Parts: sequence; C-alpha cells; structure tokens
Amino acid sequence: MNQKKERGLWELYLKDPEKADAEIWGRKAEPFSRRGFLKRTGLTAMALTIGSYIPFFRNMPSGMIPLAIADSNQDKIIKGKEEITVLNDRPVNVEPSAHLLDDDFTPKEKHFVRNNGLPPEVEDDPNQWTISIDGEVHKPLKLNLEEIKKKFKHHTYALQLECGGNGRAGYYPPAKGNQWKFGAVGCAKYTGARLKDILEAAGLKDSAVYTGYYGADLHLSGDPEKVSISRGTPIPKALDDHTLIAWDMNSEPLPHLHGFPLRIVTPGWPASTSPKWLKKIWVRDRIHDGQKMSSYRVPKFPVKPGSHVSVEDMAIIESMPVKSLITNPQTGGSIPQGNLFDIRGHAWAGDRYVKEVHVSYDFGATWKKAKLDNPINQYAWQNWKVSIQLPKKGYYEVWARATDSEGVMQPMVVPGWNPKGYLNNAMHRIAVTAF
Ligand SMILES: Nc1nc2c(c(=O)[nH]1)N[C@H]1C(S)=C(S)[C@@H](COP(=O)(O)O)O[C@H]1N2
Ligand SMILES: [Mo]
Repeated sequence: MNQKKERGLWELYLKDPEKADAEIWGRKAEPFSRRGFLKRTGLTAMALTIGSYIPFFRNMPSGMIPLAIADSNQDKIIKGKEEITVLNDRPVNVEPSAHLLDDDFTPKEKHFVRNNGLPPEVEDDPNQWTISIDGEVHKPLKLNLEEIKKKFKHHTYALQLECGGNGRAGYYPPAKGNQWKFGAVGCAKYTGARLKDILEAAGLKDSAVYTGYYGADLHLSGDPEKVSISRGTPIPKALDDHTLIAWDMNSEPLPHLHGFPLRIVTPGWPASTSPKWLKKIWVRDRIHDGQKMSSYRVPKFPVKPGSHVSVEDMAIIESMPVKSLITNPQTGGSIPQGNLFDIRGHAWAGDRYVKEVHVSYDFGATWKKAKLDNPINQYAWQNWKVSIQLPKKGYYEVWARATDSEGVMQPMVVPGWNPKGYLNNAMHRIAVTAF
C-alpha cells in the first residue's frame, strides 16, 4: 500500500471506522491479539491499534510490533512492593515497570525480588546471625554479624544487580521461568565488608578456585534437606573490591525480601551469584556444583531457536552484557509536538563501563548521542539524558542503545536464542504520542 493510500485510510478511519475496516479487511476488524497482529502488519492496521498516525512508519522494521502499551493486570500485591508487578507469589518474584526505576539509586519499594525458595524466618537480633567459611582455607571461620561489623572495614557502594533472566519474556519459543520484561534490575547502595577481607582472614589455600554460597531459605517443597539455589563465582571475582558481604541497603538494614540480615553482592554478574540470607561460604577446589550451577548457562555457539543443548555445550554466565533502560517518560505518554523534552535513563555493562548511549525516535534511522554520566563507583549504573523534539503529531517510539567500553553495542532485536532465556539485552523501546 502506498503512503497516500495508507494516509487516506487513516483519515477515513477517523471519520468512519467501520467503512475503513471494510476497506482494509473486507469485513469487520477484529480486536488484535499479539499473534493476529503479526499476521496483519501494514501501517493502517498498526495505526488503528495504536489510535494515531505514525510519521516515521517508513523506517519501521517490518514485522516489529509497536508497543501496544502496558498489560498490567495487577491482581496480587506484595507488602512493601505495592507499586510493582507480581509475576509469582510463591516463590515471590516481582518486577517494576521501567519508569519506576527512574531514581539514581533504587529504593527498596521498587527493587525487583527474585526468590527461588521460601525466605527463612529471621530473629529480630541480627547480630547473632552466624556464617561459616570453610573448604579450601587455612583457618575455617565462624563469624556472627556483630563480629563482622567490628573486625572488618566497612564500605558503601552503589551496585547494580540484574537477574540473568531479565528480558526472558522477549524470547521465542519462550523459555520456562519468570517472564521478566525489563525490570529485573536495580542499583541500590549497599554497605558491608569486602568479601575479600573475610576470605583473606580465613586464608585461601592455593587449591581455592571457586566459591559456593548457601543461604538459609527453604526449598519450595519445605524439605529442609533440599537446597533451592547455591551458586558461586571464580575466586578472582570473589576478591573484587566491590564484592561485598552486605548488611545495609540504602543505609537501612537489608529488607527481609532482599536477604536480611546478610547477603553477598556480586555486582555485574547474574544476581543469582548474590546469595541472600547468607549462611555459608564453601571455598571449592573446583567449579562449584551446587543447586542451579548448571542452569545459569548459555550455549557456547549460536543455536537454532527451540533446540535442545546439552550441559557440556553450555558455558556458565559471568559478566552481564551491556544494557540500558529508558526510565522517563513512561511508555504510552503523550507530549506536545515541537516541544523539547528530556529522555533519560540508566545504562550498565556488567564488569565493563558504558561508553556511549544513543537515542532514536525514527525507528533507528537517525541517532542522537545522550549525555552520559560516569558511574559513582565501578558497578553502579550510569545515568544518561538527552533532549528531543518530536517534529509533528503522531505515534513515535523512542529507542535507546548503549555501547560498552569495548565497543560492544546492544542489539536492536532479541539476541541469540538460548534454552533458558538469559541475557536478553535488546534495546529498550518506549511508545510516545505527540499531540
Ligand atoms: N538465598 C537466596 N539467594 C538468592 C536467591 C534465592 O532464591 N535465595 N535468588 C537469586 C536470584 S536468581 C536473584 S536474581 C537475586 C535477586 O535479588 P533481589 O531479590 O534482592 O533483587 O537473588 C539471588 N540470591
Ligand atoms: Mo535471578
């Protein structure tokens, strides 16, 4: 269909929707489902769904679905996380929409929660909470929180935590597990001791290669013999200055859902390596083989979507890939045409830094460089912002893409499929209408 005809149909639709429908489909239009929509692309179909003309429609990648706005059917609420979407309440898994992550440091009310099991009951006096450090160490230790606070230097860093499965909802065929969209990420300020200082107090043997972490949460079955999750990292990551045994989040004791009274924060790596309700650190002479160590893996080579990949052909995920989020405005908003307005958000890149962020509002035809801040410390996300002006009335999408310090950029579409749906760092898009 040519542009003139498309536009004509759109104008007809505004005057007489039934007649326009009849011209487009030869019958009454049906409400669009996500799937039905894919079959009937074409400008008018899209515009009808969105309810607005699309000035840059010629640039739209074919088959790309415009963001037809939030499907928030909030029927469950978790106390202390009232604003954010509940994916599951047993175990608790909640995620905020992107615009709720606008703060420089994520408040506890808006930080996602990912539980694999049932949080333990914790007594009110956290000082007696005891952890053990054993395995490949010269001096196995048992330390309670009071001793940890007294013996080791305190450090506060803003640290970015992202679930390895953030973005899983974008994969097709779908992977099992929580269908996270964009919100399984946060950057809060954590206060604690360096894990490094504690491991050094225990004295690592030459045979130490990996950590194995255990939390006090209960397996979903309630069986105390079963472990819901036990992950770890190679020793060099555990010795990073920013890997903390943390007791405070944003200058308050860790909330119960985030691991009160003690958790490890391994920033920049899948957040599954940041155990909550920490009880034990087992220093291993081999790659840890705890519960879920074999799950957080991706194929070593590209695979056909939907295929089975054996564990030997998968590699354990380490640093998370470069990614960005548009936190303002909220998707679905409207803005006066021709007015300058701010687009802003955060960007992060696992163990790397973010070098540049670019924004497009014409479906990727042109890009504008954003002003990007340095992180307040390594592993904090970086804030960015840019002013744009939408040239005329209609529907737009704002896309953001970050490039890391090694020159690696976010993909425009969902990256290589993997069986568990990890590491989707496709660009974030929001829908904006100019009036
Ligand atoms: N003990 C324990 N630690 C855990 C988990 C868990 O289920 N139990 N989930 C992990 C996963 S998969 C993620 S993504 C992060 C989520 O941290 P948050 O709930 O504080 O956001 O915690 C990690 N630490
Ligand atoms: Mo996770």
